[in-house]
Amino acid sequence: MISRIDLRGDALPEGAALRALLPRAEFDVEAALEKVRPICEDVHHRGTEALIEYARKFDGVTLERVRVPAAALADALAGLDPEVRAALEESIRRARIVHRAQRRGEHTTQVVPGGTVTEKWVPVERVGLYAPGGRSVYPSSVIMNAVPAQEAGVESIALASPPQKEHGGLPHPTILAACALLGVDEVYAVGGAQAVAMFAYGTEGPDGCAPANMVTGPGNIWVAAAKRYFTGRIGIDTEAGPTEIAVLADESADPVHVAADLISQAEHDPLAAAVLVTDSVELADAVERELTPQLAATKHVEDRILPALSGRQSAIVLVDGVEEGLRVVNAYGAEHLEIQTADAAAVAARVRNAGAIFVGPWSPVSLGDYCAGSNHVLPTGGCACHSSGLSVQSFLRGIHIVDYTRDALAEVTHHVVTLAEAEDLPAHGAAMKARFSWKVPGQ
Ligand code: HSO
Ligand code: ZN
Repeated sequence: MISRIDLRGDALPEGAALRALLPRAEFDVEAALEKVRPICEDVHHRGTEALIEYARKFDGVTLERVRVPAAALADALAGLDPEVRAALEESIRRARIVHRAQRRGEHTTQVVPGGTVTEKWVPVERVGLYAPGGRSVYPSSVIMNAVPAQEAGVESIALASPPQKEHGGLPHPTILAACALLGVDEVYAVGGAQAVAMFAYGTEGPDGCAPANMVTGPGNIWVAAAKRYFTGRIGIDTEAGPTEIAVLADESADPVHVAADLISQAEHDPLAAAVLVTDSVELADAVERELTPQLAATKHVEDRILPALSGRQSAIVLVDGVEEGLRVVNAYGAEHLEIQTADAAAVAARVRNAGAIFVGPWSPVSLGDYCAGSNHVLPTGGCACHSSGLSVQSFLRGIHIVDYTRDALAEVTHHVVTLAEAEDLPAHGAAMKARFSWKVPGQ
């Protein structure tokens, strides 16, 4: 059901050559871009009218307006199962603790006497959050997007989520209830690429949506393609591809836990990746044996878990030792990486590339998905080698404030003039000299 890649024996190759031996899902955002471009431009030109038309075409609902009325949010909260409400509130509480601690203060550095550079952190003014519908109705993802934006101090936060036929053209009620719990009251029943376009361009009229500076939130390939289309014009989080779990485990790991955790992320998507890296053939065999009874006891087997585990993106990778295992997981750069080895904290400290690391037997990815306090919007597809998961920092811009006195400027003028001349930019040097009694060349 899950293939094996045996990297034992020979010396492991480095970098890209090692990465090429490891499994990964195909996620061709570029191909989707062609289909998404006309939709985005249509929203640009026809605004709400286009959004209503796409709701009819893609979501099968006839909407009169796309803005969700306040009463619908209140109704969704009133109808929320009290246990789900308590769990969402606990998830929000823990996420706030972690994200509040990420806030950065202003910092002034005295470079020379009389010369300072202050770095101040300013929140993005307006953010559009996206929450998928269909197969992935995740109120937890609303929390993971809204909490860091709120803790960063973003003033204006709007959310879009696809209209659902079975809910009278409104987004899913648990998404609306999560918005109500978080105090996000500007919500649109708009899905897919058209939602990203609505936030990027803004729409006019009584039902209009003001343009946002940034769009974050998971979505399908169309949402990812729309984010790529607007890259450079608005801020985005990293493009979310299918979810991934890698587990680095040795013989001390419990195969029941490892199998359960691999299945847990495979449950998201037939393209989800589950990768076990181990130096223990006994553990590999035991995990494989364990998959069968666990699959018999769960849902989503035929449509998601089996295709995910048996797909080319998932594998058990056999290595000579934990040392080699570390090289493999660092080359892979998983969205989620569990360390289930002896001395797990020491092994985890040596991981360089992962979206989030889960240490030891009592920190499964499911905890991080909901209630660890950490964020579950994480880089996929190897992007963990250069990008971070969502945090307060994602919604802040650092601005340098340069403040020099006359004396401090005079003291460094000759260096600036020299560098300007070396770059054949004499007007740069002249802007320095103009402040003193130096003669500007050619005048
Ligand atoms: N594991 C997913 C997030 C999620 N899990 C939402 C459950 N609900 C990607 O990090
Ligand atoms: Zn998950």
